[in-house]
Amino acid sequence: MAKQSVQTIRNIALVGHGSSGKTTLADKFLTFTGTVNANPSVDDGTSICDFDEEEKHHQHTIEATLTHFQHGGKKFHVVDTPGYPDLIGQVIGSLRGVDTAAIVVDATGGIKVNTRRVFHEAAAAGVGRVLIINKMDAENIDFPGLLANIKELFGVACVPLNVPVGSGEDFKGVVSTLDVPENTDGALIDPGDIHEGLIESIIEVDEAVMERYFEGTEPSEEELARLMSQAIATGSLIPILCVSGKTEVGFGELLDGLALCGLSPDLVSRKIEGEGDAQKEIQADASEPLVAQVFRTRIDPFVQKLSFVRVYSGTISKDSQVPSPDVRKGIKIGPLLQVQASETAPVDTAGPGDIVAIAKIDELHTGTSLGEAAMPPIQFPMPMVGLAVTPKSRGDETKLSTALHKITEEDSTIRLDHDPETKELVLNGMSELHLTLIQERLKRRDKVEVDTKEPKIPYRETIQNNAEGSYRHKKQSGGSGQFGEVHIRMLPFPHGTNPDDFATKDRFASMKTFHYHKDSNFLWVDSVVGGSIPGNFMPAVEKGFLERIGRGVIAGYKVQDVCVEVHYGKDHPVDSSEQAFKMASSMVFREVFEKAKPALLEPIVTIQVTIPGEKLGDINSDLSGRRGRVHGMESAGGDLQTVTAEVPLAEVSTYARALSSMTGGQGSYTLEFSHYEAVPGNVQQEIVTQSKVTEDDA
Ligand SMILES: Nc1nc2c(ncn2[C@@H]2O[C@H](COP(=O)(O)OP(=O)(O)O)[C@@H](O)[C@H]2O)c(=O)[nH]1
Ligand SMILES: [Mg+2]
Repeated sequence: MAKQSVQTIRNIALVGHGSSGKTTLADKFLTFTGTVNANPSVDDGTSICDFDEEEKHHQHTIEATLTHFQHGGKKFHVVDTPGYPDLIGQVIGSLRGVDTAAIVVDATGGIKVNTRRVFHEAAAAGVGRVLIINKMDAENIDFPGLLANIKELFGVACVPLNVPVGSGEDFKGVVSTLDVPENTDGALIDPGDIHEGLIESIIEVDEAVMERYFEGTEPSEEELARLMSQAIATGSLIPILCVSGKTEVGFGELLDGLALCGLSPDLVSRKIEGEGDAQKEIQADASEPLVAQVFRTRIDPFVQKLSFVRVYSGTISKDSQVPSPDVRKGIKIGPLLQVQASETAPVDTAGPGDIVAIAKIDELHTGTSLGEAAMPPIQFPMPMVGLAVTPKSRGDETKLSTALHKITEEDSTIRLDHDPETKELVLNGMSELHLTLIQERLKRRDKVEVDTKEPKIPYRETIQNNAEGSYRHKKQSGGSGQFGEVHIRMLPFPHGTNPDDFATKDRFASMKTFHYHKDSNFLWVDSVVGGSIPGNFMPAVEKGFLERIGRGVIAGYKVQDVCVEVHYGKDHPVDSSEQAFKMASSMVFREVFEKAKPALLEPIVTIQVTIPGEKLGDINSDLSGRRGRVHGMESAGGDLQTVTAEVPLAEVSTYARALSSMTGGQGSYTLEFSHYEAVPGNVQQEIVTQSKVTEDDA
């Protein structure tokens, strides 16, 4: 990679709603600049950036694609991201790799749900923001209306840097509002009207320049460029550029605009975790220690695993040993690769601001830091929609688990759970669509077909009363027998209770020790006196409890929020064994649990539904029908409203279909885990009966 000063690097992520034209723009960046000689189109499957089979099939981006090119003395890295809200994880990861988000808006469709989502994700990532109004060649564009809507939703920091001349078939070009030309005939808005406001919002960041300006001295071009970057970095300016990716009208100006407004890597403030709570600002400097992070992982059929790394400071070289706070032994790197969509080319080094790929390193995952210091983790949303999968053909188990492992590497919003009771693999994703796309990938790329089942909702079992009892496990079979007897008391141990505060001598007079298991919020207390259970069998007693906790008692779900005190038992000098005590403790747990007023807990999620205002009534009453509690409503701009509610996961596991039919496809929603709550009595009865039926089937 030719040594380039940090100031000439532009790392940009194209983000926005689906079909706003992001991939078309990314493709044309490569052809317009002469980097790739082709005539790409997403519509006929010849896109450079949507190169993947599923992407061609859906004509939609599914995975973030990395490209690079030169323009106007600047080196660009552009990441094209998917527009499906379900694939927001790809956007969040990509934003960690870049310094500017270019939010693409379809001139005919305006601001959509995912436009707003990515706008806020970009702000949260702390990168600069630029809006691209694309498809200016399309019919029925109300440009002043769109601009007003943008300002209403995204604030007055959004100011056009150029305005279109004509629209639809008559879209002939753009005129600058920064450097307004003599002739502005046909401009949809007079650029002169915008110029002054633009200058003011740029120089706002420098009082001295502002003072001179109001005294009549225009800032120099150089000054403007410098201050503009500052204003974009602080978010006080969000420039708007107009273009048609299809006809390429305004395309040169778009590239010039991005060269001017895209932030260079040294302008984005980033911090590494320091000593204690201290955080240290990173300097984008080649002579500083290495700070880099994997922001995306791609599994390629040929080179296998590719880890996309963003270098923030220092330099990384091929075939070198680099430390990592996440990998104790450090990492031995092989070749470094520069990525151009589906292709790669070797490079020797990568400096501050660069993006490179490292091939075939198992220890690298999305989020792994390279260098001595740790970058903050990348915060991905927690997937809540589950699907149980089994291979269609027997014998494909290993193939499936390898394939799923790859998929969780590539997509940080996919989580794999193993249900020990049903032996099912449960795939958790952001939505039903997300899970459908994953199944297609399994089939096409990994050649594994799966049968799917709606997974069981992850209910939990707990108790509401105290109870006590004992169990004697005794078997005489031929030679040696089995003997173990365990006496326990069981108490509710509410979520959030501090085990140290709970396990006191006041409560458990003859307590010797206690153990706390965080996963299941299970506390067990050893109060056995006089060796009525010999100490060497206590680990087996604990194992018996844990085994039962994993397997459940009343309906086959994991147990949580329980305390057990073991206070007495009996052994036999010959027949007692670990196995016998494990059996006795598992059985006594089950029997006492059943006496302690068992209850089922269900996961409650926070749902945010965004819909056109006129559907508000329907959505609210539907959510109430799903046992939801509406917490609030707020305007999402335009005529959109966002409803926030808490609702049992079981009631919204197929919400996508319902919402789509209630709103004619105009709604969207997100789910996030909130907490566990007791299910109502009638629902509990139904679930318990259902679990008995399936047990009998098996
Ligand atoms: N009229 C018009 N159509 C466009 C333009 N850019 C993209 N499209 C079309 O919009 C659709 C979606 O484009 P694509 O680049 O895949 O959008 P993405 O989902 O944002 O990546 C395709 O049918 C494109 O041909 C444009 O500037 N004008
Ligand atoms: Mg796309």
